[in-house]
Amino acid sequence: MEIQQIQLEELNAGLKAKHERLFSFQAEQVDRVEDIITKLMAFQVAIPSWALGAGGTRFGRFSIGGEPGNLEEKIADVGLLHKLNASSGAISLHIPWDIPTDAAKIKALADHHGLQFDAMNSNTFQDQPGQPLSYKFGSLQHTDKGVRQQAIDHNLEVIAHGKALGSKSLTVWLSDGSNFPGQLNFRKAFQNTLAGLEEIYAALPEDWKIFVEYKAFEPNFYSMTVGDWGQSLLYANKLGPQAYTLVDLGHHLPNANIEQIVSLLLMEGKLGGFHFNDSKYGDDDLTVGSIRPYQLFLIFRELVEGMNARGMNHATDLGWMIDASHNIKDPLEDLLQSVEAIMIAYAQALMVDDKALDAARQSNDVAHAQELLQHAFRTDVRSIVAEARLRAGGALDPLAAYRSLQVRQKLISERGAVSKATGL
Ligand code: RM4
Ligand code: MN
Ligand code: MN
Repeated sequence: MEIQQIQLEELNAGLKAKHERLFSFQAEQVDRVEDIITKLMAFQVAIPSWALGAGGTRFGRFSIGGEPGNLEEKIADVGLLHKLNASSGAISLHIPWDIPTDAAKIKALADHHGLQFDAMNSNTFQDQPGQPLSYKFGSLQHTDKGVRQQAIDHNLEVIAHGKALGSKSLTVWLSDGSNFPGQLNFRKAFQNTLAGLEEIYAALPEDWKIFVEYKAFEPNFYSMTVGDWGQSLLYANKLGPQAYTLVDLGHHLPNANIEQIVSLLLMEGKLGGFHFNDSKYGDDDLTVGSIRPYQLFLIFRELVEGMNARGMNHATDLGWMIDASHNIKDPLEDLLQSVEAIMIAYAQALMVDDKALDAARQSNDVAHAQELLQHAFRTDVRSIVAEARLRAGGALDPLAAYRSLQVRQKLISERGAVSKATGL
């Protein structure tokens, strides 16, 4: 199914009077509101192709119904999101879950929906049917050269798929590590991994970036070979200028100060991309902003400040992606909520009075510095985000529109109740 502009216009018309009242009130409390709206309209968050169906845990999986059964249907789903929120204009593909067999056709379909291809993701954490060698004991870190070569070759294939689609980056997340003390020589595991990444790096087109994603634990529980931002940065620095660290919000040990990590990576020019999600315990992959919205705001604050300090373009100079899993909610509803949370945090971060904050810091006025941040976080900017969406042709209330247009029911009648998407 596709949503028609006229349908959104009709729904927006019913909400317009209330929106205008709220917007004129909120816009008055915020300086530079037009500048914020322009930035919000330019900001696009890529949707992960692997998160459009029902997720699961090792205990079970509950079907959602109407899940996309192939890449074309996944693109159509992201098209629906983008139509509703005008902020999901990109998709990030995972190979081999989403091999574009006819790249030209896939590209044309994405164009039709106004979508671009963000980072390509390789998968050397699962064995695929017919795969000659197993990743049970790792991929790029493996003691067997043959396994390492297989993982390198896979990444080269992913780059080739990405080239055909117009993607400009490769994200490498490795599950490599060890489960028990003694299992691994840490130094050798690092060196093997680095040597593999060097071969992949050498195959990158000139205008591409490689993102080295880290994760503290899971599926390995004693050590991870790219376990934290320090290790990722070590690889990225050794690889060269096209290599960057990717921060996935759920990949830290509890209570890590992620905003400080972001600030320092930006300072070093080594922050490349972002996977948004939220979590209470580990890699929970929950809706962005659902558990720790203040943390999300503080991260955005550092992103905005750090990117401004380097003269970076907020919309295009980093890879903005969601990485989530939807075990009990409709994935499309959840993704609409996630994108909304991102836009709210971004808008609030743009509101912060930099000069006043600098002055408060300079004079060690701790309470005022804290107030300046909390003031932005506690300002209701939802109607400003909605105004940006409206001007870009989206729905004033994307989730309500999704429900009143009965999107899921229509997808179920088109695709059936038991379809299953590839992915997490
Ligand atoms: C990992 C990591 C990667 C994602 C896989 C599916 O935990 O977050 O980014 O590609 O999950
Ligand atoms: Mn991730
Ligand atoms: Mn993850």
